[in-house]
Amino acid sequence: MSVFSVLAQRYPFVLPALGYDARAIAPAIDALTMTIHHDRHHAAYVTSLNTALDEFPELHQYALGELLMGTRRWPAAVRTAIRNNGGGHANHAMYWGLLAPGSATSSTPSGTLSDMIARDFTTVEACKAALKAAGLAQFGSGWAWLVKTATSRLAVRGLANQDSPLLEGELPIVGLDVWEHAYYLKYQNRRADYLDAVLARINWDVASAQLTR
Ligand code: MN3
Repeated sequence: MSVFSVLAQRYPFVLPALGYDARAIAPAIDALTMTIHHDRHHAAYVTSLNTALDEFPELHQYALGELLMGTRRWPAAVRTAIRNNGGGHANHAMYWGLLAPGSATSSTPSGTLSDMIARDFTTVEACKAALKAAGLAQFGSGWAWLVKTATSRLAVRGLANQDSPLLEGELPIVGLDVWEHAYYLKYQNRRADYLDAVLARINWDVASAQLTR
């Protein structure tokens, strides 16, 4: 699955397949968590987004990425639904695509992303540490993000709820879901352990491709 193909989707939005078996990310993420997270949580964002847009046919021409980048332009009655459910749809599609299935060893950033990490974080380990810190610091539900800013720098953000970096015109490169539904069955309150495990399973080839899509 292309991480960004979902941003080109238009109403009615559809839930993308995981692209691998629900067991493929274990032991970092267990199969039951993957199944519930994808089949119920992600699906609910898609359903709710479609329901919200049912009554706004003038918005059906816009792709998901455009809806997220332009939230201030949309009618107030549908803006929050786009932010929450459109964000939830885009964020989760990206998350599935960024996880490396099977026993594949973790890849490393390449090309432009590798150069930018060296410039803005010095090392990949420092970049991962900043992402982990953002995930730990997020109070309540949200995501830790590696983004490309409007001035083409890499930065780490902690954003609440399902807020997409696209809302502020920043390009998401890596997103780590720190809602409890992402890890609670296996890790309970040990968010740090979940973050370590997921950071070790990031498909950096996919992340690197975000910059050259
Ligand atoms: Mn989630």
